[in-house]
Amino acid sequence: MSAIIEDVTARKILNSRGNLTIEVDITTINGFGTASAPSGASTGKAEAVPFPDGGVEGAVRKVEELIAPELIGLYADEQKEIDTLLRELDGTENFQNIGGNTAYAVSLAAADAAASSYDLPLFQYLGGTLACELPFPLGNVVGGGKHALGKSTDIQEFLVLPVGAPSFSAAVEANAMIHRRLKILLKKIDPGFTGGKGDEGAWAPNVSNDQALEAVSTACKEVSDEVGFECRAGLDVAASSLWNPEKQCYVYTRDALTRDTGEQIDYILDLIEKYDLVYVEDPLHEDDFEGFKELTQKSRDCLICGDDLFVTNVKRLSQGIEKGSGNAIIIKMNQVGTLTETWEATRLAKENNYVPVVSHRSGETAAVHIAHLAVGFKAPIIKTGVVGGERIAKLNELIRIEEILGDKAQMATLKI
Ligand code: 2PG
Ligand code: MG
Repeated sequence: MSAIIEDVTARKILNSRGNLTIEVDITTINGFGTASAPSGASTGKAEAVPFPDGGVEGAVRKVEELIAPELIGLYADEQKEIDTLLRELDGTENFQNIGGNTAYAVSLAAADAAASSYDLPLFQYLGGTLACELPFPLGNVVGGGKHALGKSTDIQEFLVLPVGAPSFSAAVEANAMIHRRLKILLKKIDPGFTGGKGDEGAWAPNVSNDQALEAVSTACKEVSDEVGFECRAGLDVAASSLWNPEKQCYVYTRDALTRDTGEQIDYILDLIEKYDLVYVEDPLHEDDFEGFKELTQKSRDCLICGDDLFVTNVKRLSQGIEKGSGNAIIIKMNQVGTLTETWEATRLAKENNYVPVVSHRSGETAAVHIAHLAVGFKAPIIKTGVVGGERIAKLNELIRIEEILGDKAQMATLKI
């Protein structure tokens, strides 16, 4: 079998928001791989720059003219070599020249092609034969912020995590039940609710942050009783989107109030306590390592997760580990660009008892690679929505992986 790269091509395709993105195909002597890049709406400022000058067309040109000639003849399974080459061809820390999304598509298409060359599913190629654990699906059920318009919630995402699920299939069914139940509950609070959804398929009603959380918590309890295992609520506050640096406070437009850092920490602690939250992402803005530290120390039985804070970046995560800021990290490969660096951030997190949460972006394609990354990297949680074709594609792939694993499949261990 040979994983020698014979051809590399790139094209423009559409993502779930109808925006253009890049897709890359890599053909080896014995296989074929493809990958397309997602994109964020609430992006961290330390993320890789998504596209080079010239946008998606510029990215396609970079692949055709600069990257493809260098890749042809290399082995697709030499991941580190390929990723180092991408770094060298770019020459900047944030992939300004070739674009983080270009790096993403090439780096992941190489892994996909290597897996295909060895006739292995991607998760087994990445994680080996002992990669048998399914992640718990963290699903976005109600939301607003930068993922919706109008009078939706300030808090970006109200999430559910079926912590007691005996299998992945049972877990996704519970999340879908909670999503459906919420349609009814939200209609009671907001009679004008028409079933509108945000970018990730979460309901976007005209309700306050607390009303939304009340409804999600009720839906979790009702569905937990019905399915016979526990489902708990969580949040992605995406607090960088609320932070006003001049006034040094978080602005809650929908609730018509502001909170300084101390008040924000108290507010989040109250929510954790009152609603038994299992997970809070970006409760504070992206440079507030101190605030994250305080919240992590004061909260109990809850994951405090950094997304914009860490941006899948080893340097930023190391800073957090040193201080004790957070106890979980969002893993979004396009924040950093290459598969090698994504794995390095995941490994560092695990070594330091930070829970890695492999995540989608708000703008997605129907590609399923992150399902494989979650299993291959042995991440105990995957955050990838509840409904919508591009979200369901990942969930259904995990159902198939559970089936492939058969008797060996088991749910990951959740340390909260
Ligand atoms: C987030 C993500 C995904 P975006 O903030 O966690 O839910 O949103 O891709 O817009 O950054
Ligand atoms: Mg986030």
